[in-house]
Amino acid sequence: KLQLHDGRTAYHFQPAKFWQNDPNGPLYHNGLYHFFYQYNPHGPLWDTGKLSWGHSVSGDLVNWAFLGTAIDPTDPFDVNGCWSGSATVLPGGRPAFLYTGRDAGGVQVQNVSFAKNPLDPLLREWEKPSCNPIIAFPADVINNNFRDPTTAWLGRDGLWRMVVAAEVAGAGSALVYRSADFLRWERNAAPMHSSAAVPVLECPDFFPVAEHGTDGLDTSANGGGTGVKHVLKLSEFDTHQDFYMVGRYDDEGDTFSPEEPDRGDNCRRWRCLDYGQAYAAKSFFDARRNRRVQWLWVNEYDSKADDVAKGWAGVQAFPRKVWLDGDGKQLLQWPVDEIETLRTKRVGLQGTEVKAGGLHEIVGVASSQADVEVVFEIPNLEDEAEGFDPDWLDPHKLCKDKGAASAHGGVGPFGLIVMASGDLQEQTAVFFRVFKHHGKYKVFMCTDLTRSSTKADVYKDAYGGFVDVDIQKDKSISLRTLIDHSMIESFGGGGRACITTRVYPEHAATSSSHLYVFNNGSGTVNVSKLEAWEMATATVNSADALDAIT
Ligand code: DQQ
Repeated sequence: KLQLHDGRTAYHFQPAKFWQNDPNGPLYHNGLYHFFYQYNPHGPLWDTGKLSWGHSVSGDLVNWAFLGTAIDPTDPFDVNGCWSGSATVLPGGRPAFLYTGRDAGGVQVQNVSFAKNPLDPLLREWEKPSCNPIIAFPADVINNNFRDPTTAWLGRDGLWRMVVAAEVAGAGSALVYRSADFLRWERNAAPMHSSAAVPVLECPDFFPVAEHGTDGLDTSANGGGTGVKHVLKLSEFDTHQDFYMVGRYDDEGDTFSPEEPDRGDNCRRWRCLDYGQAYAAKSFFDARRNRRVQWLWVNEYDSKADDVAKGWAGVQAFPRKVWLDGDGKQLLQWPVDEIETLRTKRVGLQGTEVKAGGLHEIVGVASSQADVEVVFEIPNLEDEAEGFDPDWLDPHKLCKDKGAASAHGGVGPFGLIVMASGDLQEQTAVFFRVFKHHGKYKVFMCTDLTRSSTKADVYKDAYGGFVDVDIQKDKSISLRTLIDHSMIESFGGGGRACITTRVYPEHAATSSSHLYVFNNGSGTVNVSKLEAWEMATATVNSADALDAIT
């Protein structure tokens, strides 16, 4: 049962067949969670002109039923593809989509679509008013880069706002549009943000966060300037990564003032939402549990031929609760707690020393389908941390050059080895290294895929970033890793750094995978606590799922 031969996941969201990419209009409505996503109903590859919005529903964000497509490329204003967008629940409870259509000439325009019957709990039917497109392609936007409207929010003046990503004079920009009726939209002269060094931005997300506590806020919440900050998240096309900035939003001029102006206007220097292969994040306010929940798409990194053979492509990261850290600058991300309903068999460690060069196998759970939480204590941080070379400031390079195998002394690499074959020929390492820099410590986290598979035509990189924690004070660092066949999703420092990646180990087709704690540093680390749960298989978009979830 636990052998999903072609890398299909057991508890992550994926369609039964065909291609999916960006999360589009997540929403909670009348007791059900709805998830919409870029979906090609004709095959397992991305197809510019054929994209629809796939639609699935769930009672718990874990088990999902597929309801077919919500909108398809059928009208002059979207006949070449229904591209990404968002959902907004209008006052009175009627959900609406704002989305990008590629019109008859392939030009990107913005459209609206309304739920036909808001009382239908399944929201099966969507209608597109004839006034579409609601926003034509602007004269000053270039290269057909004008797309991916956000969830709309209300300003104190009663007008709706949305952000659309656009390339204006070579600068990736977040344009603001306002509307009184959701149908006629007018552009604000000044963009909310513009990254001169970054031409193409996609999938913006803009939402309020509470300054204190972990509760989420409705997208229109503003707080009148107190108790609330805002987050601007942008997906950067070239690096295929999501970056965000916390800041102050003023709905008078629709301006956004970054909390960390020293990071500059180039959004690539903002905080990275996920250092791995996740992209196009989109969040929604979950009124049922008073939290903000975020989805992220994770692409395939095997070959197109493999995807055609499998008949499916694309996985979503497990839905994450997001909230503002006490430092007021970074987000914390954590799998929604409903995931714990899937935990079955549990094994644990407590107070286990892992000496230099140590490799400790965790046995007793089927580790290709697991949830692992571990806390590492570093007894001799001061003595053992190696000096930091400013050349290593590029985390990608640092991760590649100083992968899991290189042990040149110091604190780490230590962490987990997951999806390993019995002979360790195939293995994926998720690990930390700690460096000393001007009397302070830098914690680096990495997922090294370079040995993850012996298969040809698989892209195997190493991904990493810095974890913004005070390790001198804590003397420990936590790691949570969700392992799900081809999906490895890791949360460092309580969700301050996330790395989500795909793996394609060949051994998984014929034998079980192994899980280890390892330490390739020069000193001992202590596993003060480790818990690993085997995970049950969720019902995700299978044929009879609607009965199972309702
Ligand atoms: N994917 C969509 C676009 C978006 C891109 C098309 C991001 O709307 O910009 O499938 O992955």
